Amino acid sequence: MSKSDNYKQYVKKPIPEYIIDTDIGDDIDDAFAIALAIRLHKKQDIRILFFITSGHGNSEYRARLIHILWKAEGILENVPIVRGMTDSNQMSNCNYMALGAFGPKQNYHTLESHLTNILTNVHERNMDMKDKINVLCIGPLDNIKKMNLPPEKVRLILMGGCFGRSFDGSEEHIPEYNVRNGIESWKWVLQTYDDCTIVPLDSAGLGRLSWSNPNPPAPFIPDDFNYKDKIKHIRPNIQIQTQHLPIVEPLRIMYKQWYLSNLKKHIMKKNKSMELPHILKDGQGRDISLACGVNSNIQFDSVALFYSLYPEQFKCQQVKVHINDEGVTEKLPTNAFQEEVPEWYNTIVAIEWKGNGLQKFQQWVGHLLEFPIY
Ligand SMILES: [Ca+2]
Repeated sequence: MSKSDNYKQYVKKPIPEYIIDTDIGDDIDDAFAIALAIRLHKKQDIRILFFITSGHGNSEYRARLIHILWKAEGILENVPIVRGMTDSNQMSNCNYMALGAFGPKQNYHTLESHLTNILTNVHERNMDMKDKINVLCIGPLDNIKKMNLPPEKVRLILMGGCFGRSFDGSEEHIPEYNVRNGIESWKWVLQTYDDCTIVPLDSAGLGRLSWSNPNPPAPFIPDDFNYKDKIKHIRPNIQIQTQHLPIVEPLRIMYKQWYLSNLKKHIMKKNKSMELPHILKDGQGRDISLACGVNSNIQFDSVALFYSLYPEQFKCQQVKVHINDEGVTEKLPTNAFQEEVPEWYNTIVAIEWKGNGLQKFQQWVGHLLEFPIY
């Protein structure tokens, strides 16, 4: 059996269908998750019905980033890319969103103009349980609330929340970004949808890839440490010959821009210290760059995509979840209450990895993006 067949056996039939709601342009894990989803779509392991952009900032740029990745794979069929409901002048924190300026110019749908199409598509689904549409939510949930998709037709996978462990398994109970930026939408979603799983930092925070191999996937980094010089050369059109898949090239450029914009922001803030910001460290305190790191950047959103296909690789708990005013998520066993208590919502949490699930995730990413990960 070839390596490729090995992965085929995991894939369930019929082909799972997806709506992907993403704040691509902020943290880089969205770009990885989208690239992985596009590869799965191309291999006909999943079928993407719509992309929707979420988060503040220029929703057209976000849409173009998806389009850039999409085009790189040379897929001709047209999967609608929809600009989500939030469109503002705020730029993202970690600004690879600006690379959208170089993406294809076209009239992208807006959620308002395309909502009827989406709803019609979803309402016409077969009621068979296996045919539920996967709604992969890897950003704030404003669009999801706005769309009000029929609960009996969809299965929601929400990346977000933290129940006691954050990045790299460290013990802290923090208000996670997606929840913190959409508390009311999160509450609404948890109340509205029964078939809903949270993939929190507790499991997703461990989902890094290993760079520590003799033949590293070279594209993903600034290759020296002359940071200030690097920053002068942030350009999206750098051409480097690689042996990699076409989609890896724009992913590389987005990665680089994200890395350097984090670095730039950090240097501007703390000029005296050259200590790296937390987001550029790999959990062992090292730089995530290939030159000295052994682990990749965060991969929260890729983990949520992986969960949607292989939930058996996670320990899942049926619990009641509460979200406080700061966006901190807490959970209790479902039998913790004698009576219904408001503001605690029944849901499933993929709280930790099972067995060698994490290694399977890492191999899966390497397999789909065709670079070796050990
Ligand atoms: Ca995200």
